[in-house]
Amino acid sequence: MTTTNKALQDWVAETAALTKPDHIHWCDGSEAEYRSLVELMLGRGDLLALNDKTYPNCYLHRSDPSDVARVEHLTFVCTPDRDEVGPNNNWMAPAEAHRKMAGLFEGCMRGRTLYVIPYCMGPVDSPYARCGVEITDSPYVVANMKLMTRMGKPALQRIEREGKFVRGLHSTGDLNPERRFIMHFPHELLIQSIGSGYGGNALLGKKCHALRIASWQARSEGWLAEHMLIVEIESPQGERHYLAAAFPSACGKTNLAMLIPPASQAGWKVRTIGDDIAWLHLDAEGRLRAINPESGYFGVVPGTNPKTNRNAFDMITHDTIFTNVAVTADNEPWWEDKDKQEPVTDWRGNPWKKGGAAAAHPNSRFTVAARQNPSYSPLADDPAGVPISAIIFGGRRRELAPLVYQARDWRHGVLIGASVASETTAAATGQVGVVRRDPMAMKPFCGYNFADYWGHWLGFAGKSDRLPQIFHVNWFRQDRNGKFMWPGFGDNLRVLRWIIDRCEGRAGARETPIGFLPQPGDIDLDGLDIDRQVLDSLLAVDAASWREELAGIASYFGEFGDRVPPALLEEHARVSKRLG
Ligand code: SAT
Ligand code: MN
Repeated sequence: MTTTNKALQDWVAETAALTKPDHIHWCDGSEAEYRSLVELMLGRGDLLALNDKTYPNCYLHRSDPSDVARVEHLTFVCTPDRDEVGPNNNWMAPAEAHRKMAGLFEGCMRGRTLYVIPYCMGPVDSPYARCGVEITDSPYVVANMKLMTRMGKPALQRIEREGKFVRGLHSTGDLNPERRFIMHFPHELLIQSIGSGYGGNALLGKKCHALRIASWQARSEGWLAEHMLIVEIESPQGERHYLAAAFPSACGKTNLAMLIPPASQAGWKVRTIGDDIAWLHLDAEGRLRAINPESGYFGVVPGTNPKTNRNAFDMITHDTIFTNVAVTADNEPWWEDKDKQEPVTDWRGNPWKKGGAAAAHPNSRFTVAARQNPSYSPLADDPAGVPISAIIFGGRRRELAPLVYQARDWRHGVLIGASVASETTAAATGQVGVVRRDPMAMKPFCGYNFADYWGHWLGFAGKSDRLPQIFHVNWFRQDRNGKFMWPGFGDNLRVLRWIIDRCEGRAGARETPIGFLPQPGDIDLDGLDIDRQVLDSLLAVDAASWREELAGIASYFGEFGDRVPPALLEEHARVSKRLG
């Protein structure tokens, strides 16, 4: 296979001349191709077959122990003007970045095969979808892209029709962290990544294209590329709502997108449209419509069990690639909080010792096609996407942020989104558990200056009067003993129902300086065993603590200087004033 697109043909030839692979393979996206890649990796030991009775077509990949998460400090956005990328990104001048990367890519595919992966982010026939081509020397990346994106022939045909595509060049290089870089050149619609084979560093359709480059394109074209799940909620009466929710990595987006209603919420149905990324466009009626650009999930494994996420637990029992989990004596994958079994081998392949470090890496992952999800919504394939009723922001906050609150209007909602803070997780290398600002859960993913991004968000208020309502939730409040105060998981439906009822104008609330909060009686607590006192503190607004929070937000905004939109600062002043 090759292509009629001259630009693509030339780019592949140039790349091959630079990287010097032994072979070039154009991916067609077929099942046969996937099987042969799996065979190749099994033969090399890059994949290990798991128990084929209990986990048919499931494989384990162990990555280099230095290569188990995104590397934000090695991720750059390269534009002529440093201010374009803002203090929220690492910056490098394009010429310098090109020089550095050309040196690293020189001859890096000797002895390897260069794979050309044409892919489409979003349904191939959707006007909202965008195409890309990833060149990689990693069969693991090809196999993951097959599960995660619409890749192969139909994508290539669209590229040949449209002529436009994002270029992504990836090589695992020598996996030396000293020679690991993930570079974005938004003006050139180009991504270059070397030295890592892991997730968001290497599957370039995901965070690199669908968020960093897409957020850049979205600003100039008038839409939004966001780190959001998309979930469909259907009431017992058949009323359907679609919610988009932004949380930082490893804060439960996949679980919320696959939520299973508790027994007391009989008749409610929850279906998944997407678990990580949403592309949002205004339609002709002024409604914000969302598509999920991906067609698979790259989810956190530890903690997945029939109680926390039965759908995911069942979904990953076949045709799944596991990365960095442990293995039992029966050759089944194992992870913390899976079940009462004990593993024999940890994620590095070493004998497991009881009482030692975690057996599965805390950021171990499953890769699986979305269609395997028991709660999969066919609307995930609808080229028109789904109309969004509410946008939900959230983070992992032990203290302060109440269970749920609603913004007064769009502008206030943008302030709430821009103020999101969350404790860091194992999804990125670095310290875990420290609170950092993570506006719209996009800190690692916004491809341009946050100040301009907030301005872009604010601008939607002038374009439509049918925008979604905006909310903030926090499932992660802890009491003095470190115990979670809210049960979370399926019971989060109770909060989503209040959110939907607010959108429909049929639920009560009290107005506070930070927005509208439910009174305890406004949330359906039927069948839930929760102390009234606990509930009261989950729904309390402590003015003194919030005054401190607002001071922290002001100093964060200060890092962006006079680029911060005045409307955001006015909104901040308004909330501060209400807090006294
Ligand atoms: O590594 S990924 O970026 O794909 C997953 C995540 O951190 O959200
Ligand atoms: Mn994510």
